[in-house]
Amino acid sequence: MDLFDSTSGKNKNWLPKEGIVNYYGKVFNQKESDFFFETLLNTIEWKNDEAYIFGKKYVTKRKVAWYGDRDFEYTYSNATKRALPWTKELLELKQTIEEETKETFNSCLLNLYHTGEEGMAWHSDGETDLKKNGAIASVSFGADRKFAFKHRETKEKVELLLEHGSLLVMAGTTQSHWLHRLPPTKLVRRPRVNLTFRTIIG
Ligand SMILES: [Mn+2]
Repeated sequence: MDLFDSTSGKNKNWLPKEGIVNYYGKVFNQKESDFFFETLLNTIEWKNDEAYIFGKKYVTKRKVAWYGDRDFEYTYSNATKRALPWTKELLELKQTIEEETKETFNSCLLNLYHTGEEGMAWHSDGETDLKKNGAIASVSFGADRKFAFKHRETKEKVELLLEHGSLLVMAGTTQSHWLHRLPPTKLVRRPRVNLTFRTIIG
């Protein structure tokens, strides 16, 4: 394989325009992936997410947690969260992902989807506290799940499968032009843990 082939591997851009999405595939082997999956399930301070939509409080089945270099405040869906200090495993993961992507990150939002019936609706990660056009690195452990992008204007769709131990990077103007979602499915019964490493300005 050509190491600089831009039509396959991690150099391939999955978006046809106005953004960059690179899928690195499995960057952790089976044993490492199983270890991180189990350890994250057991050591992360998982909490049900809360959102306020038109003043009404919603509590999600999905669980979330937020970690960072310091106690950043982070606001989305009209709820403010404060980052917890990195755990040993999160720091290890952050270092590996920084080496793989040649990027740096100062925070991580984690999501726990207990079954395939839990997902995430169309949205973008364009919160104002995020570095503009900063790379977002998404690491997956547990059940393989489909992930989809939709162009805001043309509605073009791109779908890919996020595997156990894999890395996906969204960069450039992706968040301005594309929405993404984790479609719910009855076909998946096992949990998935997702980590998104980001750069917060604050
Ligand atoms: Mn997102």
